[in-house]
Amino acid sequence: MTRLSRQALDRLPNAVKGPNYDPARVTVGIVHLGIGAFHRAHQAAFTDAVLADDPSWGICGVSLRSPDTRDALQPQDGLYTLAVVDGEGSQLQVIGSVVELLCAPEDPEAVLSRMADPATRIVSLTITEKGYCHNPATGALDENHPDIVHDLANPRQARSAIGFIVEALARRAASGVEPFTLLTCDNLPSNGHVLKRVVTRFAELRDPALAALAGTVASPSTMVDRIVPATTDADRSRIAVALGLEDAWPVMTEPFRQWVIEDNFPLGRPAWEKAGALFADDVSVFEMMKLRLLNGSHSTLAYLGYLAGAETVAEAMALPGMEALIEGLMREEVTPTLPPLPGIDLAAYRAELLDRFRNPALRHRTWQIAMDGSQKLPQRLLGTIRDRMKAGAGYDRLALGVAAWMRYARGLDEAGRAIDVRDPHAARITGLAQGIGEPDGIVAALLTMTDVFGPDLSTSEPFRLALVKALTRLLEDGAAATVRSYAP
Ligand code: CS2
Repeated sequence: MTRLSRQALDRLPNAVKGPNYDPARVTVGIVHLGIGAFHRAHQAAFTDAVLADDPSWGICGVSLRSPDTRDALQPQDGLYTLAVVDGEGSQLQVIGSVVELLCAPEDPEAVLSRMADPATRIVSLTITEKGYCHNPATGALDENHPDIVHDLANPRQARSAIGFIVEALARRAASGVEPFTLLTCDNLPSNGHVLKRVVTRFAELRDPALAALAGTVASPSTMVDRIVPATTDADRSRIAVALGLEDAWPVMTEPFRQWVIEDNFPLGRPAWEKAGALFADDVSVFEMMKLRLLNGSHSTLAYLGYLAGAETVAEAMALPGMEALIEGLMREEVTPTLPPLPGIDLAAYRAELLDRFRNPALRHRTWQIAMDGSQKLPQRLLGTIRDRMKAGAGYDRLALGVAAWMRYARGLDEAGRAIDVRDPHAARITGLAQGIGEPDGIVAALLTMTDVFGPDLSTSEPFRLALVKALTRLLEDGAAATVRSYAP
C-alpha cells in the first residue's frame, strides 16, 4: 500500500478532507514541545484550519523522549489523518500543519537552533503535568528533579522542556532576537503562571541576568479540551482501508473541541479564532470548570472503572450506578465550588460531558487516564475538596475518587493481579503502601505525600476519615458494588 505523503495527497478519497493550502509552502513559526496525539488532534488541527491565510505558522514538532512520532511522520512529510469518531461514524481529515519533526535526545542542538531562529515566534507545549518538574501541591520548581539538576549542569544538552526554553531564550537574547511567546497547553490550573514560575526559577539558578529576561516572556494561560485516546493497531488498519493509503500514526478523537486562550502574543499569532478558539482576558475560570468537571470525573471514572474491570471510559459509564455517581459528583460537589462563568450554561456543559464520556467509538482506556495520578489529583479533585471543606459542605464522591486512586496505586487489582501503575512516584507509592492491608494504614501512609496533598490535607482529620470510609468500602465490597450503591 502507498504511504501517505504530499505526493499522494491527490489520491485522497473525496470524503477525506486534505489541506486547503500547499503544505510545501508552509514555513515554521511555532516550535511545539511534546508532539503527542493530543497536540495533533487539538492545536495542530486549529492551526491547519488557518494556514491558508498565513503559511508562516507551520509547526516544528519536537519529541522530548522517543523518536517514535518523528519516525512515523517524517516519511509521510509530517502529514497524518485525524479521525473524528462518535456513535454515528467517523470523519477523516489529513492535517498538514506539522512540517518538521525533531527528536530532542538525538539532536538537542537542532531543537535549540530552531527555537532560537527569529522565525520561531511561539513555543507551545503539551508535556503532561510531570513535564513541568514542579511540586504539584505548591507549583514551585522541584530543584532536585534529576532532569533539572542535569540541565543546570549541561545547558546545551537539555533534557527538560524548561532547560530547552531557558537555553533558547539565552541564545535569542545573545543575538538580539526578542523572546518567543510561551504557550502551555497542559491541564494545569493557571498553566501560564505555572510555566513562567518554573522557567524563571530555573533561569535564576543558571544566572540572575537570565531570570530578568525570563521575567519578561509572555506566557498566556490556556484551557484546552478534546478527548484523544492512544491510537491502536486496529485504528491504523481501519484508517488505511478508508484512506487507501498507509498512515503510520493516525490520531483518533471526538467531535468536541475547545480552546480558550489569553491574548498575549507580543510576536503575533495565527488567527486561531477563525478556527473556533476563544480569546479571553481571564482563562482561569474556564480552566477550573474544565479541570474540576471533566478531568475530576475522568480520573474518578478511570480508577473506579479500572478496579471494576472496565477497560474503557464508555464501559465504565455503563457500570450500574456510575452515571448517577458522576452526575452527582459534578452537580452537587463540584459545581458549587466554581466561580461565575459568563455565558456558560453549566447544566448543559455537564450533560454534554456525560454524553462525551459515553462516546462508544472512542475506546479511551481507563488505564491511560489512570496514569500519573500523583500529578493529577491536586487540580482535579483535591482543590475541590478543599473548597467544599471551607464551605462546610460534603465531598463523599470526591473522596471516593481519591480513595480509588489509593486502591489502584497500591498496585494490585481486585483479583490480586499486579496493576501496571505508571506514575513518576510509582516506586515511592508502592514503598509507602506495600504490605499494609488495613484501610486506615494505607490512608495514613499515602497522606504523608505532602507534595500531593499539601500540608493541610495531609493532616486533616475529617479528610482522613472520609478516605478511610471510602477505602473500606472499596476493599470490603469491591469497586463495582460501591459504584452500584449510587444507582437511583
Ligand atoms: C484525561 C485527559 O488522560 C487524562 O488524564 O483526563 O487527557 C482528557 O482526556 C483531556 O483533558 C480532555 O480534554
